[in-house]
Amino acid sequence: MNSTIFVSTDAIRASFSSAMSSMYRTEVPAYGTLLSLVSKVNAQTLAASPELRHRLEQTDTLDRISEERHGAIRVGTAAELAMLRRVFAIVGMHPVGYYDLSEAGVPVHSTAFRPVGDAALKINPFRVFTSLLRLDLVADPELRNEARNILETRQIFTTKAISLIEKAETEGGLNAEDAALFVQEILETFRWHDHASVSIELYSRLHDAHRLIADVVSFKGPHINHLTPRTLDIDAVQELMPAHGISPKAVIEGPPTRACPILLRQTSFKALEENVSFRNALGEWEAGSHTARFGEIEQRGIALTPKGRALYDQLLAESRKTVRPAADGSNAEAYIAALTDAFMAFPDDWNSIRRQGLGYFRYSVVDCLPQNTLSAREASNIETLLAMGAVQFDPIVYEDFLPVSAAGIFQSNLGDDTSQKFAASPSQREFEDCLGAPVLDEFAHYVSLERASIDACLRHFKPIALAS
Ligand code: OOG
Ligand code: NI
Repeated sequence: MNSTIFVSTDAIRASFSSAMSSMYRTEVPAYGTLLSLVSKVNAQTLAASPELRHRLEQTDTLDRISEERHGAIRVGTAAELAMLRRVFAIVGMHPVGYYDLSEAGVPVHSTAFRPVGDAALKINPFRVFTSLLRLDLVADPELRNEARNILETRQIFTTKAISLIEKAETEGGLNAEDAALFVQEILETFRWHDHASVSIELYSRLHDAHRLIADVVSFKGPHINHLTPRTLDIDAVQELMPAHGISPKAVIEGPPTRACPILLRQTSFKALEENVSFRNALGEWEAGSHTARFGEIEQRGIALTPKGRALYDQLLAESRKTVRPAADGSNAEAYIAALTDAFMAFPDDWNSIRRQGLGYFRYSVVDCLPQNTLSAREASNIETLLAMGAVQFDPIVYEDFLPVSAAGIFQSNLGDDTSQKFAASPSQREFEDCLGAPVLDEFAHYVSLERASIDACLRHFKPIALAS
């Protein structure tokens, strides 16, 4: 008999997420400042809006907000990506979505590792946006080969981490002691290294090809490059950042300010120029610098259906045709005006969004059922139950990312001079081959959450009919 008691993947994820947060707070103190600012603004927002607090409480999602964050890393090889998939599976994070950033001039494609399903998300929604470098997009064959050789010989996981991954897989979990050790060992993979693993000469050549290539190839491992807390009012945090010594990028990525937040709005502060030592031609350490790590905040809104998403993409493209946000922020006001104007065409009340099939909702039975509960038992569809006041709906939160926003974040922290172009070449199949598994389709997932909530309501009123 196997008497081992395994720690749940949710619990390991919660301690992994909190360990990453304290490591990054020590590495990048401005992240700590951002965390306290966000928690202050969130508390104020909740105090000013009892209705918002009530809905968050009712949907069991109030507690997760202060704990909520995502991070991002960039890896160099298929083997690294595939191993990360196994690491993240142990903490209950699975690849969702495919993002092609080549179109935006960044030679990577990406997925987000995140918990899937309501229960896991409520416990801890930590996500890691993970990008794989595309050396095939590097034009110079010699540089491409040099980079490939370096990446192929590095080992980004500790020996202990690897043996714990294997143990978790063969035994089906980790006990408390192993789980704690696993978190500690895996943290090493994401730690910052202030000594580069390449010479200063190679670093500059990589850097000239693209700053991101230098960031991936020149170090011992895929340092976490930002961690992002979730705010309930991104405009307020953006405005307060300068007074706290943090200067944000000029415009918030994503949709404009709205009464009903949709998808995701994000803003970041510029990457820091940090001291890094490089070997010179004599093999001695020489002082240099590298710019990679930054801070970001985000506000999450409702997940959109393919129809809603198409409308979002169309309106965003329209506003960018009118005003393209300049990297130096010089036309920020004009851009915000164009964006706000274009988004007038997107309904801004929950019921219109719902009725027009633009967003996903979670339906639930109301606490105090109205008098006509008996007739609710006759109702066979959700619209009738809604009309009777027997069920209510809440927006389903968007848990994923947006390629145009991600590109904007990449660009702002890579420096404003980034003008390299790559041919757009989405290649989800190739990415999945490297990953060793398919990525989950985000829309299919949101549909299933909505569907399950509708079925639960119908079952509540028709327990017998549905059971048969
Ligand atoms: C990832 C940028 C994408 C987001 O929030 O969209 C991202 C990176 O810079 O590695 O994190
Ligand atoms: Ni991010």
